[in-house]
Amino acid sequence: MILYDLVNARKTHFSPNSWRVRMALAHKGLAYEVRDVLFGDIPSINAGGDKLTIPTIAHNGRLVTDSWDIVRYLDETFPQTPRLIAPGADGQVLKFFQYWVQTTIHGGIARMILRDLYDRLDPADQPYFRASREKMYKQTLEALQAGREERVDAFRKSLQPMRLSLGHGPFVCGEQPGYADYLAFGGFQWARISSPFQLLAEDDVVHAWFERCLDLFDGAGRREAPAA
Ligand SMILES: N[C@@H](CCC(=O)N[C@@H](CS)C(=O)NCC(=O)O)C(=O)O
Repeated sequence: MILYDLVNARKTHFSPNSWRVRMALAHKGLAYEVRDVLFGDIPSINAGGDKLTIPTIAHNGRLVTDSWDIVRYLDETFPQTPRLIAPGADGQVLKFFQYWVQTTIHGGIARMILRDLYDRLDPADQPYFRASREKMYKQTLEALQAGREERVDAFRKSLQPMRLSLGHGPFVCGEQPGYADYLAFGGFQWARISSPFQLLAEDDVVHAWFERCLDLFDGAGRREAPAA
């Protein structure tokens, strides 16, 4: 199994959507190799075909892209490993949580870190990243990140559903971590690797949860160096 993953100039892996899949692979105890790519290399993963996104895995001669589809593929292909996405309504509720992560966590974090992330990219990726993200957010990276010290409290408040959930156990999924934890973890790991900005207060239960997630699987997340 090969995981195609994005790297920055220091060769650290920062993609939030890849971190979900890395944690899912570790949860299942599946071995894989990582192929480092820059944004500019992505079209070559599926040369001549549709442009894929990161994460993409290659397995048994097949490319699987999109984190949700990858985890479903892993559940189906390795039924002897712990399932992460339940079939039916439970899986749909997890998908709803993924949408919440995408809008509230990723959306909020992007407005705190994208200029810092840009500074740490390989110079070959910087023009593409700036142009594509400024088009997406309809403002410069500098304007997007400006005033974050005044905005971070509102972001922290927006995490209240996680705080309520963590009142029931050490993980969003309860006593043991599950895919909801990995979905949320990906966003905070993206920030940790891409920016020195302190997103979470030290006394926040979400901060304690993130530290617990960094320790999972022999510290797989913690081994990736944080932004300097
Ligand atoms: N829904 C996709 C989103 C994947 C995605 O947007 N990945 C980003 C990197 S985190 C990407 O490949 N971007 C390519 C680009 O901007 O050209 C998933 O969850 O896998």
